[in-house]
Amino acid sequence: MKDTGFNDQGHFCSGHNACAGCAEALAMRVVLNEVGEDAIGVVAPSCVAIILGAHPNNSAKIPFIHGTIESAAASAAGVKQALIAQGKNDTTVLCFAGDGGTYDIGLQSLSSVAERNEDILYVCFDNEGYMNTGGQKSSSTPRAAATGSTPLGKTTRKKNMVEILAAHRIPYIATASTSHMGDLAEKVRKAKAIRGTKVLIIIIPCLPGWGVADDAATKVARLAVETGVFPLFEIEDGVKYTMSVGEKTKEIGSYLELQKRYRHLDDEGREGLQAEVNENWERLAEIAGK
Ligand SMILES: Cc1ncc(C[n+]2csc(CCOP(=O)(O)OP(=O)(O)O)c2C)c(N)n1
Ligand code: SF4
Ligand SMILES: [Mg+2]
Repeated sequence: MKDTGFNDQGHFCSGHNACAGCAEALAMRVVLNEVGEDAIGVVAPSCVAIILGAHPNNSAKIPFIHGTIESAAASAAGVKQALIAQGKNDTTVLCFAGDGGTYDIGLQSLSSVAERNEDILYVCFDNEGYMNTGGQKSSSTPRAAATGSTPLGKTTRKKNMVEILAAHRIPYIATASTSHMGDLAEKVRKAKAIRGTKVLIIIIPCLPGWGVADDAATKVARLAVETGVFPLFEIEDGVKYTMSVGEKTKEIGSYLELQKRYRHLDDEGREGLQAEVNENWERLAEIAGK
């Protein structure tokens, strides 16, 4: 995997509203800079909407429409259709949403957009919970993680959103992390060049939501990749899987110990999570033909 950095054109401004040290602001910076000036966004209620801010203080250089969580993807598809009607076929339409907006509340609208293969780039900032409303669990929250609504740890596994999307046979799906910035930038460039529905899911360690130190978001994001908790890969046309990082090199303990949401776990709990990660990894590696 090439780590080529990204093309910073100043499309994400300073003075934004993210918590200091938030990886989401960095992810937004990479995505907005790679997408460029000829773009319009729709954003669902989420941390990303807070970080973008309200007019006239918005932190993006391109216009964003603040939609509802349920309909953000459909709104983005509507914007694209309006642009096509005006002959502006090349303008990129973005949809930004959190995991609650993607895995839960906006799933039906994203599914319809994917089924129609609408030409939008949908970016899910996956911080594994409803974070701007106080840190409740979403269906993206992993097993055992403590949240505001699962204080003893979630009892079910993280929903496999990537496979749900793959079943729609859309042209491009990828997972990404700010710890692998060149890879993220490359995936945005690739998605931008494809016509149809493209979805990027970016792992975002949330400082207050995960109980991560202010200076540790990128370290935790890197460990999510290196332990295989959040594998980086691409899926083309719903069937062609390519691993972006082909090996997992660390045990899960190094990842868990940097987060307060797992501090209640005993050895048995940690071993259970390691077994789940191993099983998911082997299954993915087999599909990807590694
Ligand atoms: C239908 C609906 N239900 C609830 C809300 C309140 N709400 C606003 S943002 C949000 C959390 C969304 O979580 P997520 O999409 O994961 O974004 P995050 O805040 O974690 O970035 C909720 C529940 C809403 N706006 N609309
Ligand atoms: S609550 Fe979490 S995801 Fe939201 S801005 Fe703060 S650190 Fe970032
Ligand atoms: Mg979230």
